[in-house]
Amino acid sequence: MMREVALLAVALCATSSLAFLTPPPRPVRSRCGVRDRVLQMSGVERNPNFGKLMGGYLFPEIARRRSAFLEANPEAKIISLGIGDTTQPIPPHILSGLVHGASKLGTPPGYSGYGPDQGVKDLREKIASTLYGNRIDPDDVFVSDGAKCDIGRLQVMFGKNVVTAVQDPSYPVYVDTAVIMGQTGLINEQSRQFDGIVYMPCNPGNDFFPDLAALPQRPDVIYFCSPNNPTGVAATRPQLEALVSYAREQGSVIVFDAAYAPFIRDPSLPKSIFEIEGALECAIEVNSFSKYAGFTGVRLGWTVVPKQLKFRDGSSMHADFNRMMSTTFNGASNIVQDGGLAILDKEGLAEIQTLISYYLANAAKLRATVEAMGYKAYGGDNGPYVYVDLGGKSSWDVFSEILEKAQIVTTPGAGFGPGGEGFLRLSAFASKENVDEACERLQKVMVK
Ligand code: PL4
Repeated sequence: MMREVALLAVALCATSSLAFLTPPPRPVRSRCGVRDRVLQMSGVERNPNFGKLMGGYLFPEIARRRSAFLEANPEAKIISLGIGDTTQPIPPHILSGLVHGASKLGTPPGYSGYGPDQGVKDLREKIASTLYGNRIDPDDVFVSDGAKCDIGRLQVMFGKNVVTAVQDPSYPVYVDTAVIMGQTGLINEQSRQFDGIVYMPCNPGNDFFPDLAALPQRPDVIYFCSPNNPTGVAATRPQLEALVSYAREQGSVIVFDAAYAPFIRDPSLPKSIFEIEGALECAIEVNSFSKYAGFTGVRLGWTVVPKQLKFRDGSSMHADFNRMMSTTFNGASNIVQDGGLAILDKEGLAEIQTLISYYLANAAKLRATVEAMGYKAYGGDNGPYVYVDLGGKSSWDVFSEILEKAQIVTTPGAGFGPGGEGFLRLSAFASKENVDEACERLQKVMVK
């Protein structure tokens, strides 16, 4: 009898799952009393802004294409010059900071639980003094789990009623988060621009700096990255002075992404927007230890929101960002913050210079290789990316050709906005051996 009941239950379950092949609009309890979560729709309305985004996020898409190629060609020896992810080990002094941070958690006096949402005082002070020469107040530093996460938090803080401006091309997170927040309309299929975003063209014709006087609309928030991703070009002091002056005139706020600042080797180029007079009244800076301390997986960054910054109604941006952090973030990992303190020691700073020199040597080799083949190339001297002009070719086509013929992953410029079409980004975050090999392979497939 028990066996019959069990069989009946299984049969009912099977029938009920068949019945759900055409899913009902609301979750319904099956006769087995178990919800069939796979086939049912919830009653939750989708955030319509996600429907505006075109396809997936750029970098998972690159990873997907790489995996698909590898699946079809399991013997392929792929070299990645694509996603800007560090490859070299964390140097000893910086590593000892992480080890120290972890070990002290095993001792009663060294143990700590939740820390301050804004980061430990020592690290905020050390960032302000070592990296900003005390130009900023340590209280204005918010230590975080990385620049990308902070860009998302800033977008939530600004909300949906602001007009965002971006360099075109730029790191896709600025535009995608603006879309998700509801700041934009739909994408224009022809121009590949989102309605509501102010695109600031940056290309060789304007020395990669936008004509601010020609912008079609006054932006509220200007995302500006220097050294830029993907072009690898760093803005000059006069250019940043013009940007600050424009923002002050227009009452706009600059979100300055300085994630690659330590790659700047030319002493005349500013590493922070706060080197520019007047920036404390109109700029926020997002920053990160990811790219030069090998912390892409460790996760540690910071954002500087000066107390001087005010919204139109006179309220404080610093107070709102603080509210944002304390409501949605529980502080960066205590272990990792010890790693950050070690980066800013004399020994740590020397170690990162060695790492940066290593990646910049790769960049120089990549740039020289493509230039020797007759391509115009930019960046790579004060930033870790080389930006190659493809002479009118489609960047996704060249991406696919290089993947198929040379088994090298690159990043198509079009992924960074319509202004990036016709360009290819090569990342220098690879081992020297891989860069040497990649240059040999590129010489065979990119011949003009
Ligand atoms: C792939 C201008 C890379 N999954 O590590 P974070 O969060 O402190 O910094 C991220 C970041 C911030 N600002 C700029 C950047 O270029 C990046 C990282 N960009 C790239 O190849 O363009 C890594 C991309 C990663 C991502 O989506 O960020």
